[in-house]
Amino acid sequence: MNIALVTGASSGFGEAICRRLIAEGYHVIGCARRVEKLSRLQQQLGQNFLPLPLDITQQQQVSKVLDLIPAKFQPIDILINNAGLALGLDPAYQADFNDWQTMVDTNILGLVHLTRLILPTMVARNQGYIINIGSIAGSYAYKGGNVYGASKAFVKQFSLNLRTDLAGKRIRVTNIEPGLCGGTEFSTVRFHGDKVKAASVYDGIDYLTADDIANSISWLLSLPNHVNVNCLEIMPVSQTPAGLHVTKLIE
Ligand code: NDP
Ligand code: 8X3
Repeated sequence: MNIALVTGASSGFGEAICRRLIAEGYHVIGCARRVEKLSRLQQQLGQNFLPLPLDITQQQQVSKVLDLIPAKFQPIDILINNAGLALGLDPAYQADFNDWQTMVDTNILGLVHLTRLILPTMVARNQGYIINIGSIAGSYAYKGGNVYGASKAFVKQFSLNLRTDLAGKRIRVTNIEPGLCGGTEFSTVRFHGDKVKAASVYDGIDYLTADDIANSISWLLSLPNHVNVNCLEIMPVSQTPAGLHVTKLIE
C-alpha cells in the first residue's frame, strides 16, 4: 500500500498528513479547492505529491477529475477523507441555514460521494484503507455544535457501517475523532474569517496540533494488516468530556 489520496490538503490536518506520508515514502494525491496552496505544497514535497484541485461538493467535477489521475498515482490504496468544516456557533434557532447546507454538502455528501467512487477499486483488489476524520463533536454535544456535530456523528456511523459492509474483505476503516486542535484554519473558517475571534478559542490552551493527527495516521498505517482500529478519539489533556448541564428555565 503506497498511494494515498488526502482531501483538504491545502491546510491544517490535511497538509500535515501529506507532509508526513511523503516523508514516509508514500505517493500522495492532495485535493482541495485552493490551487495555489496545493502548488506551493508540491514545490516543497516534490514529484511524489500530485496536487488535484477539487471541490468535493461538486459531484460531476469529482468524477471527471478522478479519471485524470495519472498511472503513477493509481490505484489508490489509502483514502483519507479529511476535508470538512464547521460554520458558525450560533444556537440552532439562530443559525444560518446556508451554513448548515454547506456543512452537510461537504462533511457528509462530499465524503460519501468520494468514498463511493473509490471504494469499488479497493474491493476489486481486496485491499485498502479508508481513514475518515470525524470529531469528538460527533459524540459529545456542545452549544452551537448543532449541524456540525450531527455531520460528524454521521461520519462516525458511516465508518462503522462501511466496516460492516466490508466484512470478509481486507479493507480497513478508521474514524479519527479529534478534540480541540489549534494551528489550523478551522476556527477562522467557523467564524467566517474573523481571525481575532478564532484566536481566542486557543488563547492560553494547550491544544492538539495537526502533527498529532498526522502522527496518529502514521501509527495506524504502521499496524499489521489484520488489525482494524474502528475509531480513535483523541483530546488534548486540557480537554475532557463535559458533564451534563443543568440550568434554570426562563419563565
Ligand atoms: P482547515 O480549515 O485548516 O482545513 C480544512 C481543509 O478542507 C482545507 O484544506 C480546505 O481546503 C478543505 N476543504 C473544505 N471544503 C472543501 C471542499 N468543498 N472541497 C475540497 N476541500 C475542501 O481545518 P482542519 O485541518 O482543522 O480540519 C480538517 C478536518 O478535521 C475537518 O474535517 C474538521 O472538521 C476536522 N476536525 C478539526 C478539528 C480541529 O479542532 N481543528 C477537530 C476535530 C475534527 P480549501 O479551502 O482549499 O478547499
Ligand atoms: C472540531 C473540534 O471541539 O471544536 O471538530 O468541535 S470541536
